[in-house]
Amino acid sequence: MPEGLSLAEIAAQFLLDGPVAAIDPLGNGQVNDTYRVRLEGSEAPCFVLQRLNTQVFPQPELVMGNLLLFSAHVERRLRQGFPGLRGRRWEVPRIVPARHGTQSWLEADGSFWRLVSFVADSESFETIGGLAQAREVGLGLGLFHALISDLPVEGLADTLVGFHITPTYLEQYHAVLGTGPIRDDPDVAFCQAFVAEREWGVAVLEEAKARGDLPLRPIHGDPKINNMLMDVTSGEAIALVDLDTVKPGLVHYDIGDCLRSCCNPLGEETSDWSAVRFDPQLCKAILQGYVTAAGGFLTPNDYDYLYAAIRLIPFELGLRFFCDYLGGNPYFKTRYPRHNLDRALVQFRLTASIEEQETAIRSIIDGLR
Ligand code: GN1
Ligand code: MG
Repeated sequence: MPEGLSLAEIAAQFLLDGPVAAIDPLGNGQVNDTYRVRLEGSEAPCFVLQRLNTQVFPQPELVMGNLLLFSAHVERRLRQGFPGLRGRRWEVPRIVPARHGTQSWLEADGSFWRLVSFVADSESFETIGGLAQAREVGLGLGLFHALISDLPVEGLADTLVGFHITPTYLEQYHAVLGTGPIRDDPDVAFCQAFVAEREWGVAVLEEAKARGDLPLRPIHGDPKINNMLMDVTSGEAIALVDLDTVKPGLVHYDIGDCLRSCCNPLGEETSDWSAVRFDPQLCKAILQGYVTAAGGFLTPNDYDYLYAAIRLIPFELGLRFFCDYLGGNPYFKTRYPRHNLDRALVQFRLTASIEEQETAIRSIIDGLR
């Protein structure tokens, strides 16, 4: 709970349609603070109020700029009748302006707040509910990419420099390792050895990008399962929210991130890390859904690097969690001292499970072409 103004006072800085009835924490984001806002006379939440973490996003106005460009583009395509939707529902959260005319509100202490509409009749999940839902999630990510595949990346700012650049995370890790105390902990030793054995492969996507094999495209950046909204009645994917990290990138970052989140049935917060497994059937359903919507713009090179992305992104997240743990948890919110170490173990175990099933995963990818 932020100090200073109350949440209701902060919400009142925006152009609401009526008085606030309730404000409650929403989701369990690890970077920003997020709340749902219900107005009087409404049964359901009406808005999502968010305080951007300006340690992570040092130029929040650029985040808003990307969001505005993105929303205008997608809304225009939806108005024109996007053929890929085939009559399905697809929603983009609407930005609610602040009373004084800007798109966000800056508190006296520098906190950066913004408000967007809540997508009505939607729900999200922490773990995937089966193959049909997996296919929907893949289709949702594919639709999201397809809708912005013609949005020029040159117009989008790099709001989070180094995001998903695995070699940069490895450099940061080595820097932290070099300065921190020596820890006599078998889990730390395991993670260090795990990283050391995989340093060779961290640049695979960046090198493909530098060679021009993979193009920069607009991406979501964080399409984990709980950011995909599903229609409460039909179960169809209807929106991908949490749009802070929309910026130029590789669709491979998104595909890898979606799969590392959705194909881990125990979820990324499980305490039973040794039981974590990557489910290839869920992976197949997600990728089939994805290419249904995105197949039109994918190139042969894109397919060639899918396995590399599926393996790399969970490794990268494990490295990010481990590095954060070693450095005293400056980035991800934690609930207990070893939280980021436990999260790292989950992602590393998931990476190992992917490596063990490389042949099966590659044959799933071959079946998509
Ligand atoms: C962070 O804040 P949240 O939970 O939406 C992180 C993602 C990670 C995710 C892991 C900007 O997302 O990259 O995959 O935690 N976002 C940022 O749960 O670093
Ligand atoms: Mg996020």
